[in-house]
Amino acid sequence: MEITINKTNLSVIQGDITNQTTEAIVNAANPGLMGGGGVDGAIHRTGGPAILEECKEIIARQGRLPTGKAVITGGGNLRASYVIHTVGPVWHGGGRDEAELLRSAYRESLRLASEKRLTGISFPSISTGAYGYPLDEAAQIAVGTVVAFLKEQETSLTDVVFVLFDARAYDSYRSALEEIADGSHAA
Ligand code: AR6
Repeated sequence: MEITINKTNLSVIQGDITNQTTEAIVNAANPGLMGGGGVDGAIHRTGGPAILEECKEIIARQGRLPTGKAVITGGGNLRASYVIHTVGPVWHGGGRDEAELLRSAYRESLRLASEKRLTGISFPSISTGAYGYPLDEAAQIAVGTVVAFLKEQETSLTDVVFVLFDARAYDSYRSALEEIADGSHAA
């Protein structure tokens, strides 16, 4: 499923984000930036130690990465040239600003990609694994935030891709994109 907003193609696919060829891929990291399980583990495994070295330098320079913020490193052995590391919220039931923090994780990643004049970015489903965010709600926030960002500003991005690991997540993001496409001028 794909729509176009301004000059950017926005698509939803099922796959492994470590295989993506967009200029950047996004990592659903934690504030320590030292790797972990899920997509974070997969990115560091495939990307090799260069990514962790850069993460260590970032932590030494600026301390732990707050939830909702993003930083960028090289892509090591990945096909992508860059990894944008962001921290989504841990789900606590919805009363701890989780929705706004999740929006911020997507916005800050896009802002960084745009600042660096990158051509493409792939997102995983941030916060819906170990961090427990309900999938359908997260999908609506993810797709809604990206669509709003691309409508609001001119960017260097020609491609934004949501890469969902399993069929359930894929269906959820595809439905969210379809809902938004129905209500907009998207092609
Ligand atoms: N490609 C795309 N998506 C993937 C991949 C992959 N290779 N592997 C897993 N996913 P999670 P979170 C999906 O837990 O909830 C880590 O330990 C997965 O199916 O990776 O933000 C970090 O270090 C799920 O839909 O991220 C943090 O401590 C989605 O990625 C914590 O987990 C996100 O699941 C972050 O938790």
